Amino acid sequence: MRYQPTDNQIREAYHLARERYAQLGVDTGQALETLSGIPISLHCWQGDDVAGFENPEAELGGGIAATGNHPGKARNAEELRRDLDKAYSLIPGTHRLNLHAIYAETGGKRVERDELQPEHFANWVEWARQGGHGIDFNPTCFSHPLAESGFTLASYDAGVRQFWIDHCIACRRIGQYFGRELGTPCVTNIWIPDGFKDTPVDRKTPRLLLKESLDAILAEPIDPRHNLDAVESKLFGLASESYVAGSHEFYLGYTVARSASGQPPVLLCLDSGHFHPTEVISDKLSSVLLYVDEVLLHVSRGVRWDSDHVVTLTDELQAIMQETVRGGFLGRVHLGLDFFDASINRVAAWVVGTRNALRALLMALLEPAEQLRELEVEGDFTGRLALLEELKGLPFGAVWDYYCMRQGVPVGIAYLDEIRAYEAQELAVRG
Ligand code: RNT
Ligand code: ZN
Repeated sequence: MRYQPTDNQIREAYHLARERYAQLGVDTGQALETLSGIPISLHCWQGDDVAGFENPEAELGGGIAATGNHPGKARNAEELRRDLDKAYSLIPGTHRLNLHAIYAETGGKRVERDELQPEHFANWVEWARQGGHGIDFNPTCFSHPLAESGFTLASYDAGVRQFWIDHCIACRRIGQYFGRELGTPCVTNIWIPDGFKDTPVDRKTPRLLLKESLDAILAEPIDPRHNLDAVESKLFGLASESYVAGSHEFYLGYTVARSASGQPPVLLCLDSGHFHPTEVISDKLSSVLLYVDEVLLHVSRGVRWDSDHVVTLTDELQAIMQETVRGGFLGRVHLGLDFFDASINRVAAWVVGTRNALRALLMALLEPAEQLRELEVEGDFTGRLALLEELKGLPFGAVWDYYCMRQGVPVGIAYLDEIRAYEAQELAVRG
């Protein structure tokens, strides 16, 4: 049998930890209070390898890939919601759901993506209301015959462009519906795969077309209390190694220009797997947030050519959360996850990745921020280094365990027992 601490042990360890942090001027109770109010948007697509319900036989396109064949993938909306419920029950706090347009429920009827309506997402809204989840949304500009050329909003074909413009417009209205129904703004994030495998001769025109398409999509004003728009950049994908129209500079420029022109702001989405391997998004936040109002994060983990490994407690994950907290950006940074691993239990992937994001957030909230800053401003870099390293050994785990206990979710790796039981009862019987 696995060792599990008793409630009393968890409490005692927490009380000692609380004292230890208090000596540094850190209030653990305050940190936990703040943490409990921060939602993470869980991406539905980890549950079924980005398949969706439109045509589950369709190949995953857009230069992204889910590899592995662990049994138990969700085959329909009921199964996906059940799996999500399981994951949420093992994660402390109340969190959001990030949906993609291909998760529409059309009752067996073929509905083209440019004709999707709020009613096709009514079951999701009902379910979200019951669980207290806000919903975020994404147009699906891939895995579709009209995306096979590798181009959508930046296509040279005006008909193709219009189809995807109309799809994105439909998605904003669905986002508005989510926001209005659930009383919390939906972030509708546009990501397109458009790019070239080999060196293009014209890098300019697709970007010009993309800008025009975005302007057309965003022309209709929508109340920001219901829907917020975001755009997501990428450096390269499979089969778009040489050029991607929607690059970081492109969208940074686009979002800054929008804000500067007095038009409704558009959020910049930074995906941690979408940059050069040694380039990090943590260092971008303080620059970007000088010029754009809000940011959406796709917290992910790049490994060599793949941008979507399960989030682990890396230095960069900690740096992302530190920058968000230290900069006072919690109100302007929307935290979402984006990874898909089909080689392990998919519910576990959600739980491990989300718990790690929260753990990193908690570590950031437990920093003696003022003291660290003072050392830096005074030029005491020796003291800064020593204190930063000291913090890594503080009893953060005791605070986390206590938080999980108080939130009524399994403490420590006990969540794995529940996932194993769920796998045996539910996932193993799926075809
Ligand atoms: C792809 C982007 C995008 C997708 C999802 C499925 O590289 O990161 O966010 O992962 O839309
Ligand atoms: Zn992403």
